[in-house]
Amino acid sequence: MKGFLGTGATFNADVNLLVQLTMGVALLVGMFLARRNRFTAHGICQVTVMLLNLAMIGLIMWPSFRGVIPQLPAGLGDRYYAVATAHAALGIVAELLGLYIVLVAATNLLPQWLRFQRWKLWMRTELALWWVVLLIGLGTYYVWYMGPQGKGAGGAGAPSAAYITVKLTNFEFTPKEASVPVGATIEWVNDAGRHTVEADDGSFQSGTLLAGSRFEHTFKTAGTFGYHCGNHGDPGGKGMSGRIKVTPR
Ligand SMILES: [Cu+2]
Repeated sequence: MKGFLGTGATFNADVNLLVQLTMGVALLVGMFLARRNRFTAHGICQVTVMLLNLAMIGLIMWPSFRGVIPQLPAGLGDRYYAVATAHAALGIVAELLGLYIVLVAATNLLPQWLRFQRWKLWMRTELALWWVVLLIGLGTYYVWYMGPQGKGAGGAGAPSAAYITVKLTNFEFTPKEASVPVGATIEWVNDAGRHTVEADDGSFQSGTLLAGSRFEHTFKTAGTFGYHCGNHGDPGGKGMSGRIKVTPR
């Protein structure tokens, strides 16, 4: 389902963005409550944010990050995967530390040796960390949905359609790079010459294409797939070659 912020993001991503910003502000409000010695209201506020965020992780963030995991660690050189991975890793730390603080502050469940004394230091650390994660989350939203590689961009690399046509001529693929969501089909149409379309990793192979013939392949997993013409190119982007970036939904 399409988002409502007009950025090209999904509905879920837009909901998550607004909820995350609201929660970030709520934590700051909670901090001021503590400063005014309103500790019960402070506790309710911060605990609510912590639990609501668990729900957002389970319902929205984890399902969309799952598609990134098969790309690791190789994909870390790519901004698209790197920013999401940094957000996920630090986010897990922030959420766990938050839950730990809640356990210590609001319950007697933990034994004495697991409890900390320096309240303010821990809570300030957590608040700062949370905001760092939130900012990296905003960066992830930007890269995924608004930046030059993002789904919302209108350039040749934007996966705006679930069906993209790549033309073969002498001796190149146009566009050379395309970005599509998982499940999209790429159609290669040979305008001139004798060519092939071969995945660098061997996952698809067209056989010889004469002028006027076509070949298609549906990408079912996320990742970056290099391909080349068997007659005029080689794996690794040499000669007549191209690249399809398949992004998680
Ligand atoms: Cu060729």
